[in-house]
Amino acid sequence: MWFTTIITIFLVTVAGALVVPNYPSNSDHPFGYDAAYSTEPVRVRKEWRQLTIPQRKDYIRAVKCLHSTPGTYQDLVPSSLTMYEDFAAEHKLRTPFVHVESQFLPWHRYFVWVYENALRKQCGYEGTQPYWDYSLDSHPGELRDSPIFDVEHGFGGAGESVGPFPEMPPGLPTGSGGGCQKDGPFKDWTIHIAVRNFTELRDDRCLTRSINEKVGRNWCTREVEEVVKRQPDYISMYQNLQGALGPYDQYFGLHPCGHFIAGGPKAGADIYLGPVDPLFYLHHANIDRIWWEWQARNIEERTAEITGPLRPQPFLFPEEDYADFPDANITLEWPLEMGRLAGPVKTREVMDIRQNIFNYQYTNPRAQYEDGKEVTDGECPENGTEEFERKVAKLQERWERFKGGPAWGRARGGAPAP
Ligand SMILES: [Cu+2]
Repeated sequence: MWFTTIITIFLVTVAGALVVPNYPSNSDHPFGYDAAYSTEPVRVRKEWRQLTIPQRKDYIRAVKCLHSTPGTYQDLVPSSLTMYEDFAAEHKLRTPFVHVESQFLPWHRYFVWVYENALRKQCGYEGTQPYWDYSLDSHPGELRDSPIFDVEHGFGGAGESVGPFPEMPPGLPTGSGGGCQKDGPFKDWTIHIAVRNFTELRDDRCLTRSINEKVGRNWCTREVEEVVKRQPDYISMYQNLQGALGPYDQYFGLHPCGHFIAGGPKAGADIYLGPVDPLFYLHHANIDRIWWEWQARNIEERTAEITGPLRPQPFLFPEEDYADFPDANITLEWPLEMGRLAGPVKTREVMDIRQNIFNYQYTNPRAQYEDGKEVTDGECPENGTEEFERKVAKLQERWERFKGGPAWGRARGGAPAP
């Protein structure tokens, strides 16, 4: 309850002392910070089902608009033909550097915000970036009927059935679909951007989608989210969020769950090219919300708390990919790069969603709002019950067993000083 109250306070307190950074508005970086943003009202990011039907339709329209706008990355990634794919291209170029370790959360926070700016600036979208709280769909039978997969006002259902596909981590239960989307607003989309190759001219294909109820029921839950929020420090929190990044039978974690609950091959399930599935941005807005809510539990300290190695763990990316990359810990001065989409910003500038370059907030996913005011306390009925605490404790115990394991060895053993 106290937590809901804190969130409510954030929602009604428009960032009081807004510090306006002095970034140039640069046409080479069209979606970065713009001085005009400081006069905009706070952007309140809502859970998908808190949007009205016309708002959902307008969001989908804007996403499609971005994919019908020619891109600017073709000299770097020739197969990125549209502006929508430029975001996937930027993500793909940086994949080994912005995943697994310390940059993961700040870089993706900036990335989602730049995408939100693109939808607004390029495609006239008037809303904010929605998020998907999959824990609302994690009870048996809920996922398939989720408004997320709505054929008319959502992202479409599962694709053609293909069985297990190569991107699936070992041991992951197979979801339904996995092939080309059969319905929904993106069923006629052509994706051009090649998965690994940087020189290929194009790799035309459909958008795939797999709906994985089992993975959602086990790992996209309210309890798993609560364990993330109870981690005592930044490293434990981001590692817990990302779980095992490997075999399913270890600690799978909330972030991988959000990818595999709906991601198909060469799309949402792929670490390089996840952003070709529009659901990527709703998933990562949710991950950002959870980081923010973790920060909000100790706001003064945690809006300045960042550490952990800059280099990713070698178990996921070949070490030669980042041989030139500093073998040091991240600091608040570390520049987060966004290529042509937006200018670089320092990590310190993305630590607080209410200040510096940002001015946004998240709703409580379980509340109802009228004229922007919360009219219910939105408290999850499971919260605080013995059953809930028992499940959280069990997960925490499992995490304690896993976190000393070899996969996270280097980070747990401490990285060299910066
Ligand atoms: Cu990513």
